[in-house]
Amino acid sequence: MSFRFPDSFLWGGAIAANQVEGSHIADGKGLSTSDVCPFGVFGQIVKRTNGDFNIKDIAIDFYHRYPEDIALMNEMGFSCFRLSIAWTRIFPNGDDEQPNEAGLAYYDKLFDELAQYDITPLVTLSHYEMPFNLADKYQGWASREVIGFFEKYARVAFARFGDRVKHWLTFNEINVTLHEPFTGAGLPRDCTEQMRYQAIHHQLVASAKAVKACHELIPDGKIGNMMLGALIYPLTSNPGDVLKAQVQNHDWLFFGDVQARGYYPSYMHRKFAQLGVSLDITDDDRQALKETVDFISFSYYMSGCASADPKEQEKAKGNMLEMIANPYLEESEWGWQIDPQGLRILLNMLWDRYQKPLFVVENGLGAKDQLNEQGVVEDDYRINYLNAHLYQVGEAIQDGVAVMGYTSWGPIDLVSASTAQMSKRYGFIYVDRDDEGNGSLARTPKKSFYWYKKIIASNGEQL
Ligand code: BGP
Repeated sequence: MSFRFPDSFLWGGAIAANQVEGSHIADGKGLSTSDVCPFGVFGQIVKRTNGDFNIKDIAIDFYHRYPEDIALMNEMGFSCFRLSIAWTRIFPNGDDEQPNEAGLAYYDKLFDELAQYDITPLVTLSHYEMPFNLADKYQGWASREVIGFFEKYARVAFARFGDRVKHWLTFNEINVTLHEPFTGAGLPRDCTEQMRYQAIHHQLVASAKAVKACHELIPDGKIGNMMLGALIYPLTSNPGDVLKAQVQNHDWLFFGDVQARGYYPSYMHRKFAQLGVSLDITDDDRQALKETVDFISFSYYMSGCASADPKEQEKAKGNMLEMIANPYLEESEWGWQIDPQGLRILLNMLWDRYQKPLFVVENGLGAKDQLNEQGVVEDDYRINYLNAHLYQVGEAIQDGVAVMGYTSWGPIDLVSASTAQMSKRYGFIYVDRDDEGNGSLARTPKKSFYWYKKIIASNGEQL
């Protein structure tokens, strides 16, 4: 495209601790909700026993191999790297008096490594995990006490790493608590709507308290929220479908509305009344929520449709986001519908709504990559997917949308969140490990590695 992205644009990739680090009980780390879900975020919760298998216990061994991996990110020209801190490395049980020094020391080394290359870290405080003890003993975010535990953890992280980490996110895909209550929020899977929305309220308050703590402890820092960008179109131009799509978009935009505006949007009052949900919101909560995020971040993989016709809507059942397939779009091997233009639409929609800078912190294509006879992955499908999406980011910037950066999901192959498999790969870098845990863990750049390097070097002009 005959357009260069702004010089300040941050280019990079995004990972999450539980999908890459491994070493799940090393150096005093406690068990997390992710550690007891060996079959993925939606899968069965399994009590840990000696010798049981969870692919995430080693994952891609980023815990030990991060210097090699970060060197590869640097080779691609990354100016930003999104990663998460495992809360359980810092507070193994969540309600501990003192933080775990060995966990803090690990992230010190990691951030020092990034600083060497001048790569800006973007750090998520909680990415689809929390201390299992908090789920077990307190029913996770259903308990108001967890707000204090999270705030303490956030303050420890800001105080320790704030000299090197200036960009933060609170909860990964916070709206996913609506669909999967355990992994991110520690709730029982069969929780009532009342419990779920009360827990979400506690998370929103905790997020705002972390924003305040960040502003206090890191005056030159910036902290954002993070939503799964579940863009919904009306299936037809029938006003009933248009309304249904609006309602479904509100289901997830509500999180951003609270985090960016500082209060509950009016449409939620009606929704709560319809659901028979009555929230315990204190004056202190209302005050806390007023501390709003500095920027909005989101993941974007797909879009979908909604219909007022129950027969059409029935077709969306069984699909986590209750999206009806769009007849105009192709889909990935996992049925995720590919919609690059949707990213431009979404960026414009969020910019119109919030007038705060936006950050695309996840986007990518999961595929069953194969090594060819020369041992290379020729992932042209991934290049096409990413090129088309980044092109639309460029279009949105030209529309006048303030976009801070783009971190593609899984720049190095990692364990998939939904399937807990290695074989759903996203990386520019291939990792030799299969679903059963066999493989040398060796890293090999794919064709897309060189493509991304070229795009970053040209600041988008080569898209
Ligand atoms: C997002 C999560 C990530 C990630 C990604 C891809 O929802 O924030 O953790 O894994 O989706 O999903 P999957 O791994 O299921 O393909």
